[in-house]
Amino acid sequence: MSAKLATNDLEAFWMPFTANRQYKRAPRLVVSAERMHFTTDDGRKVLDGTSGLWCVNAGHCRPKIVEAIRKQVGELDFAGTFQMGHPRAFECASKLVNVAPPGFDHVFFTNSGSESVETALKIALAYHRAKGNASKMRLIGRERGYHGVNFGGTSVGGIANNRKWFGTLVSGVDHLRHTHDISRNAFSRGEPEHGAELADDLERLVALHDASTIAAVIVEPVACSAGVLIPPKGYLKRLAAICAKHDILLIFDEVITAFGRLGTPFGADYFGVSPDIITTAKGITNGAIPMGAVFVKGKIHDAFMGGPEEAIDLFHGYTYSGHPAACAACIATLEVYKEEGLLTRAAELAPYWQEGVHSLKGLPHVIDIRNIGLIGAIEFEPVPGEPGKRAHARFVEAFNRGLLVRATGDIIALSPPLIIEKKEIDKLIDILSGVLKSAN
Ligand code: PXG
Repeated sequence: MSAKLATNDLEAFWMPFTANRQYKRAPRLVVSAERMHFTTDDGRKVLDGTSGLWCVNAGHCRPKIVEAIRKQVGELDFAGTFQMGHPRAFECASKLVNVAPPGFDHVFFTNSGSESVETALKIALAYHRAKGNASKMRLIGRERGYHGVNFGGTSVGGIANNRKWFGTLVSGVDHLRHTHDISRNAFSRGEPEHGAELADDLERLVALHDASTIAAVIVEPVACSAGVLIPPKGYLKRLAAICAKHDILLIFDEVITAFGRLGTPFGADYFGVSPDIITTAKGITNGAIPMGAVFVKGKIHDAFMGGPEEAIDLFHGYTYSGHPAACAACIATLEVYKEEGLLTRAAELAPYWQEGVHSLKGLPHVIDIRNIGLIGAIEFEPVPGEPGKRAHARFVEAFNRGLLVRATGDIIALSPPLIIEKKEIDKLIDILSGVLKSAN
């Protein structure tokens, strides 16, 4: 039957994280993009307030990246990296290590954030086993955390809707309390004042399970998908200290915060915390080609190198780990980031951005506004009994008025490309303010 569908029929594509029936009644379609804007199928320009899905950090269709991909697929379309290699993968890994925080000297390639998370969790378990601590098997996530959609990431994730449909998930997982507290921290600028003590929740889990059973803690430095939950001042440092005390690996899931989003190359740089493993994806290729990478410190990598030289050291990998086109895209992306100073540009723009975002205070139903780097979030009081409705209505209206934002729960998240100019920030805030004033 499906062969009879017209190519412009919307039915066949079961869209991810989408209200498919509602969307297909009133679709939003984009057909091209350049720098800060999408163009819709009816020819309207839409300002990209979300860098696609937090990935297009240098703006859309950057010629250098597009050309690098074109050239690479014409020259070497595919070569595996199991007991084989191609030069781009090694070049790419070396260049990535050069922008990573100190000590992260090895990279494992994946194809998405979800795969980076699975990879990191498996490396953490295998690391302890390799060190002779095989009882360290538990994984700790955090309420409201998002770590992609595979089984490990769903298990350590803390968003009920993403979990409840899928059975009992991976066993031996527990969760820290989340850090979002509007009662104490509403309308914070940057890191909120209150809540560093929430890191001590890890001591509660250590008391419950014993450190000898805990392999790793995974957190997003800023929990973006659940609505931009910014860590309280001192929280991440305290969490890192507790992890170190109990020989628990700390994994920073930087799928969003890596590659300049906060105004530093990585979130670990921003917060002055050095985790053991960092997961990345998205901005690694500016969104142009799927790719992810897990960064590990020497002590982790070296723990796998003790066996016979001819033995495989890590029984893990993907067909497309280090795909030539992805590596070429990543190398070109890093060049664009460097040439244009994009890994630190958010720091320059952050004060202007902060003023713009907080100027929306006082508009109808706004109960909190928060920001960090080039990220902003506006939280609305939910319509009683209809969670998410308010933010979704504003997202649709903003798109109709020429601005793409992201709605999650009753929160609108903003994360424009790092090339945004001040006048475009003004425009973004202007459109959004019109939407917020008119919506009920
Ligand atoms: N970890 C984190 C911290 C993420 O933000 C993933 C893992 C999974 O990455 P992949 O590439 O497998 O999707 C993510 C992805 C949103 C939104 O609007 C966020 C993500 C994906 C799609 C939408 O907040 N984050």
